[in-house]
Amino acid sequence: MEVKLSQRNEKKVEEIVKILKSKDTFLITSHINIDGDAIGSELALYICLKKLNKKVQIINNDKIPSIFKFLPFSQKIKTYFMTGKKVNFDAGIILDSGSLERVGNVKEIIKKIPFIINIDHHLTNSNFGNINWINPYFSSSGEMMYFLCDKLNKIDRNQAICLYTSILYDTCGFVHRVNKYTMEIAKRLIDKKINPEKIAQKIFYEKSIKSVNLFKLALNTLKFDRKRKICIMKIPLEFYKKTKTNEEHTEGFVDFLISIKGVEVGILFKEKKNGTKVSMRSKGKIDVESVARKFDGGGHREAAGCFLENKKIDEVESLIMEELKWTEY
Ligand SMILES: [Mn+2]
Repeated sequence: MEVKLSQRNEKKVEEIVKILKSKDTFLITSHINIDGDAIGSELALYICLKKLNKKVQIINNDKIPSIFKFLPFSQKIKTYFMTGKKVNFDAGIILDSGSLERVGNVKEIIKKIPFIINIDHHLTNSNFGNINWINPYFSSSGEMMYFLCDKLNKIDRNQAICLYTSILYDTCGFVHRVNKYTMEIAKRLIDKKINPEKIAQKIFYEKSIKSVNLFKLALNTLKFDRKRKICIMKIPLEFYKKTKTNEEHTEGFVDFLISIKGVEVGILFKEKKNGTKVSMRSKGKIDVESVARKFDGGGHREAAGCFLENKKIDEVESLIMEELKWTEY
């Protein structure tokens, strides 16, 4: 099957390739609460640029979650606290991040970089770069990165592992935003002799006992709004303390909520010291991105989130449920 970019996308990729070839030192970064799509995309591009003998660093706001440590070159990923702001780059490439604010403390480094390339598949991207390649029709940033890496040099097995992980993760195991093109790209990556079953197991089948203990507590908070087909789950701070866990251990919880028959929207409330985080999932009828946007968040129609600063978990629950009242079903 032929997979061809539209003329507009093709032009963007060419523009980006030109810049990447013309400059020497690069920063690659992505959003806070880094996820599988972001990490896979960063690493695939990192490998590409290394092959072109460029100086490249990946610096993120957060540490890499341990489930992604199997990815090739993942040990090269640094955090802002490891590097500080005393680093200089010719260009910064920001992946999978809807706004400049979303890069967190790495913004301190970005501020001094003269040229920014912004590549993302979030509809709400604010076009903050000198070049912006934004396209919400792609399943993941990894899918976009496939085309860019393919243009720069031949995709190798290590890159295929990273890109396959990106796509698998962001589609929740080929569930959301998948079409025949996504599948064709996945096929091409598998053709590089990667092991798709092993990658899926690494991402979805390595939950820790700690995480399961946290889930047990969280299950007791489940509430259903049958009329509006909403299911909510709450994780107050004390749950983390009781189970010696942190936010990383909530991976997959919100996806569980919409796996329930009859539920259209799943909402997970996670309390933090300085506010409450909201993760939302939808089966597609309801646009949760529009709800997240009301609270300065973002994402996609089927998966979105926001953070309400200095607000307790119960207050945030009421605010979100109130907002959903006005959402058309
Ligand atoms: Mn993504």
